[in-house]
Amino acid sequence: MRFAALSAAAALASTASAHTHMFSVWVNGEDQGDGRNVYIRSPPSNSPVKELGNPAMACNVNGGKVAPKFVSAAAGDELSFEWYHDNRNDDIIDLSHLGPVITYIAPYTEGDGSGAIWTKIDEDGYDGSTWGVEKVVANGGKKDFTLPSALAPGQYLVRQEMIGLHEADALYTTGRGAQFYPSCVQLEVTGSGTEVPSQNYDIVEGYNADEPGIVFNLYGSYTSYPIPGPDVFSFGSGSSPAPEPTTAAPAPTTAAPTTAAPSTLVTVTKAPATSAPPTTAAPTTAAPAPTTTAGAGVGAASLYGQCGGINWKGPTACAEGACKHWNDWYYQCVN
Ligand SMILES: [Cu+2]
Repeated sequence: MRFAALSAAAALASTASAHTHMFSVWVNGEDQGDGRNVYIRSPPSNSPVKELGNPAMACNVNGGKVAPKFVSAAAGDELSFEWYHDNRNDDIIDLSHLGPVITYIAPYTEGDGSGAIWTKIDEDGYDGSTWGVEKVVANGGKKDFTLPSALAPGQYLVRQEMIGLHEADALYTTGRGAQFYPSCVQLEVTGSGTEVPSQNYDIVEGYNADEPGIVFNLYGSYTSYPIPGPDVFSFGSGSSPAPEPTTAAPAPTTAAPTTAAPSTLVTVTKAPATSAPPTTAAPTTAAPAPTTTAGAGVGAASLYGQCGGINWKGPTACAEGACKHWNDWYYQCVN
């Protein structure tokens, strides 16, 4: 049980530029080097994303800016994503910014990460005494997690976020709101896994005012926290059709698993259509219950709502604004 330790006014006073962003990735304890704009689609600053429904909720404001390299790791490897505040190994993030740390994976895209492409692979919320953010700070800025051993080889985006809940007692539209710090890493996975992540979760659409954990009063008393998004995906559950490993594997010449850490960075190669994890196989098994498709294709989406994209079954008209084509997966009503 945690009781109110800070007044809302105190939290307000400590929010200015006390933010965070990602520096590098570690693979099995080996630092892969400064990843900013190298294999991380780095935002230009450590500022949060706050506007629900904005495509930047997926991979931050440079989410569609492809980085030149990939980090290479094998399915089953131990990864750490390392964060910092202003300089590496500093205070990481102000501890007024308590909240969860969540990690998702998606088949690689040159798009900005919007659309129903994400699968949750790790989460750390509140365990009754300590927040995920506090554990990352205590761990020198590193969030450790395991790359699922069943993961099929191929190119992916891995999205990790910290959420600062210090103003999350009200929505962004009131001038407060949760602070999201998403960062997307380009990852090339090797190994003999066969499973393509198939949760097909849309972060931009899913993180809305009705999603548990988006609005949360950090200054009340509580014993638990509802982490936003779906449950962590259970690989090996048989719910996902496995691709043929021979067609899903990336060209093996670019990734030599036996080489030393620095050379596991591979130069970006535009994946031919056949080497991308097949995203088209999943939707049939992940089809929503009929109740969620009631009214599909009718009506009009509200401002910032989705109005089209692959597998989209909702409205394709906009009640306000015009329907903009961000990428093949995500069209949005914007002004
Ligand atoms: Cu901040």
